[in-house]
Amino acid sequence: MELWFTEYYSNHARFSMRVSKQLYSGESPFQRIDVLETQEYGRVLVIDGFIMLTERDEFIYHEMISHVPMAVHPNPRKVAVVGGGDGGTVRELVRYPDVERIDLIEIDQLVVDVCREFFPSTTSGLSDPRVNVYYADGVQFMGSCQDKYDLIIVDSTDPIGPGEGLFTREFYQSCFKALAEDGIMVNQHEGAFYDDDVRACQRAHARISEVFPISKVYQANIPTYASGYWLFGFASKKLDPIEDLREEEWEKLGISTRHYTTSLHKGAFALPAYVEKLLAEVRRR
Ligand code: AG3
Repeated sequence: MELWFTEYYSNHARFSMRVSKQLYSGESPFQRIDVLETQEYGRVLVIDGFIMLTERDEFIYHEMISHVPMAVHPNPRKVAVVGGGDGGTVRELVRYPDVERIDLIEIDQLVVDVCREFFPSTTSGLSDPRVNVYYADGVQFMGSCQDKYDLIIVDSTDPIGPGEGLFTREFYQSCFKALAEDGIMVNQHEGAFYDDDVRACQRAHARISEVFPISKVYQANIPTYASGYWLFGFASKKLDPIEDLREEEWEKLGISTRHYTTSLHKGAFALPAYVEKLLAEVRRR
């Protein structure tokens, strides 16, 4: 028997992988969660029909969402991760000995429970003593914080369902307020190819650019996200992602990575012309 999982990229394009076994399927008050075993990508976490991570390529996403801001901020001590219940982003952050506190704010406890069971490779960092897990709505949580974090990483789902609030102006304003004076906010910034992703990407960029004086976008090749090409937002109060990159200091930490390098860091902000154009269109409004 052949079993295949298919994600729809649009009404006219889709992506499939052969499934050797469905390991888990469940419904929380927030969303549907599936875990699949596949030959090509290893275990795969699917939420509401969209691939959130695969064992095979999650390193690219998690390294890019964490090491880029960590190599720019001169002294990141207090970090918040909003969403990211699979623990992949936290796993990268615990590799920095000078980080004092990592708060993970995940709305859905079932994501963490399921990932603890099926993805020990991403949840390993959650047991680090510096990590505090809060099962809370990120919008409300950030709304009550002031001058608290050096870095906020928004590792969300797409802006439909529980992730919607994490793409609002109100949330970005709360993050701005929650950050210290040299704070950075990084978010998963959707794709630049299929129409729904482009709309979400443009909306996020328009709103972030209204709130933060520095608002840049960077890219990575992520094979299992729509079009294989995904974006991240880098927003900050003062720090520029290229001019303030602390290349030597970061190298000295000796963190071994499979995707991130400081050369790649610089190249990641050099966007294709069509992407620059779709971002510029919304910045002018
Ligand atoms: N981050 C999910 C990124 C967006 C995925 N969207 C999509 N495939 N349409 C959360 C998982 C990684 N920690």
